[in-house]
Formats: sequence, structure tokens, C-alpha cells
Amino acid sequence: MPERPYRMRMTRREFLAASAFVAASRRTWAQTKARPTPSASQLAWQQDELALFLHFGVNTFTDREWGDGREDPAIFAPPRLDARQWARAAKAGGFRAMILTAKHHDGFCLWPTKTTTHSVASSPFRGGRGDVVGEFVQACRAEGLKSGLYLSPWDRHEPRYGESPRYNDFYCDQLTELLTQYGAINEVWFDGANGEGPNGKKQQYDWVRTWALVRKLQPKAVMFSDAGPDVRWIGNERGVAGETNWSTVDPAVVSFPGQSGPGVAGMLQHGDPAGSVWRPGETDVSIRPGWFHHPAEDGRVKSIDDLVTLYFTSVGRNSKLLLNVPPTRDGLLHETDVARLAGMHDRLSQLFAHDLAAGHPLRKQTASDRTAVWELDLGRIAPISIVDLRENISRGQVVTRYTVEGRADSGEWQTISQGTTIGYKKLDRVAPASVRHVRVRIEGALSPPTNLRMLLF
Ligand code: FUL
Repeated sequence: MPERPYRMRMTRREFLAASAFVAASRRTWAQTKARPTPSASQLAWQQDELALFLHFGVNTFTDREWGDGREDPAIFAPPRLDARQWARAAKAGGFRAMILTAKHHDGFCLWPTKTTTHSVASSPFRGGRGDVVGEFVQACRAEGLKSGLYLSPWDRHEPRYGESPRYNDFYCDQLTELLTQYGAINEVWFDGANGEGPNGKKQQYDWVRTWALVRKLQPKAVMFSDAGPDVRWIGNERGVAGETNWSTVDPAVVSFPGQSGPGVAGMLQHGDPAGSVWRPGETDVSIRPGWFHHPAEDGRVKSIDDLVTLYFTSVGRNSKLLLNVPPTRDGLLHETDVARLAGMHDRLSQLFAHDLAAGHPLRKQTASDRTAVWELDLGRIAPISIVDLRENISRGQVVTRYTVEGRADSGEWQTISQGTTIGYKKLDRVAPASVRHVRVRIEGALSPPTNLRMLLF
């Protein structure tokens, strides 16, 4: 006869203790299991680091930032439009993707849509047979860049705007055209600005339907908005991600684009270590004061130093930089902006040319469940001015606090840099330090901090 089940021979107390243990380990397992990780598209999006934003449309010709929807399509007439020039400038700047405003708040469509006559088809551009979206996507492909499209939900031209179900149909029809006629699109950008329509009515969007449509038509595209669902707005247009920046968020706090209220700004800037979804932050900022090109701002293009700083406050804080460089009325990027992009690339290439830590492995000194100390020996005293820390985010983000210390051959450890989150990449520009030994102390983590890299420049 087989023995009676083992469990039956336990005392009641043992049984309760064992059950509590099993329940606790299930909880721990569930928590570990439940920690969000990026999808393949989110991971690739982050690794691209730099995307170029292109604001172009009737505002370029009226010299405004927000059109009111009453612009005559006849004003849209860029004589020298060359999307390859945009793409080459992006590539020369080290950018890996471009995103174009297929439609801004004025409702003017840069592709010959069947949904409205308010488009390039009613303009003199290429004799009314032009398609800026088509030329843009082709140029991206030709230069090996990913392409993304911005389709403003807010439409100040369309009479159906504010008649909620009818406008939602119209908007989904526009998205369908954009996502079926141009091959693979890598990012779809939903702006949060949401004013009234030409009829004075406010629109109730159907985000569930809209997001499901994008998923169906372009399953590999990431969707951007305040509320993602794939990547979130970082919460300002200054190019500054939170010093503490989690790629996880609580989706209940920001559930639709343009939402305001308690906790929204903090969730966008910083994310939430306890967040249940992976939704990394995208940092959008313009190279000029405005988003559209204005000749009067040709002398106010951000300097190379400014652009390098933006790289540190976005990519260097676990975010992605979406830098806006607007085409001029000619249909070309301005030569100043093009030169700044190339200058930014040169400067970043110089800064990150030589990883002093290459070939000097980080060795674990101590580790516990939530802390760790790693150390490396550079083999000689070397000057360090940038600390570059990286978690392997394909397994999630866990570090909550760290300190980097250095010392020469012997002597006291000196603090070089300190911070909170790391994520994909954390870059600290530090006062130049001449050190041979460098150690990184993970002082807090959500789960065992095992996947860390440190590069030193
Ligand atoms: C904002 C818009 O209102 C601006 O015009 C611009 O497109 C910026 C990227 O987003 O919400």
C-alpha cells in the first residue's frame, strides 16, 4: 500500500507554517514574475536613443505655431522639398528615426487623404499630386532610418470634430490610410493638446478603439502619448527627463492623452517603481524656440553645447531624445540646424570615443538581496569625466540608489557620483577624477541587482 500523503502526517502548526511559506513564496514569485519588462519594439525604440521630429505644414507658411484650420491649402508650396536632405541630416547627426507631423492641429494633411479635401491634394505642391508622407517614408528607408507619424487628434478644421463618434470614425479612417499605405511605420505619435473644434464642441476620443486599430494594422509600432500605451511623454518640452526615472508606471494615474490632475506630472517625469506596466519616457524638445520653422528664429538655434546637454538630460536619464528640427518654407532643413546636428554628433562621438573600463571587468565584491558592490581595476591611473551605468533592461529595471567611488593606487575611496535610478542608461558628468580603482555600490534595488554594466569616459 502506498503511504498516506505526507501532508497528512504534519501537525496542524507545521501545516499552517508550511502553507504560509508556500503562500509567501508564491507572492514573491508572482512579484518577481510580474515585474514588467519591455516588448521587443519598446527595447528597440529605447536603443535607438535619438529620433528627429519634423514639424511641417501650413504653419510653416503662415509663420504660426498653431493654425486655426482656416488656412487656404494654396499656401502650402515648398519649392525645393527634399525629404532625403532631412534624412541625411538626421543620419549625419547619429539619429536612427524620424517622426513627421502628418497632420497638426490645423487639420491640414500632408498626404492625399480621401477623408478630407484639406490636404496637399488641394495645394500647388507637385501640381496637387504630391505626397509628403510618402516622400518622407521613402527617404527614411533610403537612409536606413525608422519612420514615425504624428496625427494630431485635435483638428481645428474638420467640422465633425466634437461630434464624437463621427469624428472618431474620421480619425480612425485617417490612421488606417497612414498605417496601410506606406509599409512599416515604427512609431505613432498622439499629441495631448485637445481644444475645442470649429463648432466650439469638445471631442470625446475613443482611445481603446484607436490604440487597438494601430495594434492591428502595425503590431510592431510603438504608440506614444501621455498615456502610452507603449511610450509615455516625459511631462515637459524642455528636454529634461526626471533625475529619477522609472520605465514602469501605474496606468491608472495617466489613462488618456492630455489628462491633468494630481500625480500626473510626477508619473510622467519619474514613472513609478511599483508600476505594473513598462512605459518608458520620451523626451521631446525643439532645436529652436518654436516647433515650426520661423525665419525670425534662425539666430536662436540651440548650440552644440545645448544639444549635448540635452543628450545627457534625456538619453542619460533612461529616456529617449526626440529632437525637433523643422523644415523651412523651401522644404529643406535650415543649414544652421543641419550643422548643429553634425556638430552634436561629432561632440558626442569624441566624448564617448574611448571607454576606459573596456577590458577591465567589473568584479562582484559583495551582494545581498537588494544591494551589491562591484569593483574594477583600470590597471593605471586614468582621468574620468563621465560615468555611464546600464542595467540590462530586457530583464526589467531594479536599481533605486547607487554611489560610484574611486581611488588612486591606495588611499581613501572618494565619491565620484551618486544617483537613484539607472535603467537603460544613466550618464553622470563628473568633476574630472584621476583614479585607478572604481567601485559601484548599489545601495537599493527592487530585486537582486545582477545585471549592471559600467563604462567610463
Ligand atoms: C504640443 C503641440 O501643441 C505642439 O504644437 C507640438 O506639436 C508639440 C510637440 O506638442 O502638444
